[in-house]
Amino acid sequence: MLDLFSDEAPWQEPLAEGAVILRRRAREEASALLAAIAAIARQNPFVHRITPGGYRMSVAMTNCGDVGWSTDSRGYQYSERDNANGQKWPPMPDLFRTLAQQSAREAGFSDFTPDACLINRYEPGAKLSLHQDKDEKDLRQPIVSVSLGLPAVFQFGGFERSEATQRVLLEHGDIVVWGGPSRLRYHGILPLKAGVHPDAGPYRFNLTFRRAR
Ligand code: MD6
Ligand code: FE
Repeated sequence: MLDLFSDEAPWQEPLAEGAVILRRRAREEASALLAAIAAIARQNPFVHRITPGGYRMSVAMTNCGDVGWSTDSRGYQYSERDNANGQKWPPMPDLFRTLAQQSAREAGFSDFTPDACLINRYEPGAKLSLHQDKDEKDLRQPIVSVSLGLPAVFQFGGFERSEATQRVLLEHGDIVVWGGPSRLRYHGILPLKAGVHPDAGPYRFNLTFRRAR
């Protein structure tokens, strides 16, 4: 669709060493990404998982790819099947893989081959507390994160939970790539503000691509 107000080319904003925002980078693909998310969720629905500590997560999650990330009373892990229904995760669409690999390359990571894509869905009030992504085997591989739908405030911190954080707004089509010296930085999402996005309705979606195994 021709959109007279989004003809701006993507641009890059550095966050820290090894971390960059590719603003609006996924705008052209966004409708196709949202359609693919809906198809994946018909196979493996979004679930509010329970953390090892017994809390229900406000973010609902599903996955695609060879392995998917989830949590239960035993802890956090990657697995080939969805423990909500025993089904394998749907394959990662080529569109997803290509976008993740190209974005990683643009950010300076030339040989990123994701095998897992975690799909997060935020409703108003949903948040993700400060955390590190450290369940992946090879921490030299970056993570590529695609934001779709409603905007959210992303917190990007240091290597201790208590360190000060930068706050940046992530909007529809923004991609964050980080790895290298920033790979283990704490980060999170502040409670989502209610709204309606023309393509995603009352939600924010986030895709995070990783090399898990
Ligand atoms: C989100 N993102 O944007 C949550 N993790 O909804 C993450 O937790 C995340 O954006 C690792 C790398 C990039 C991310
Ligand atoms: Fe994370």
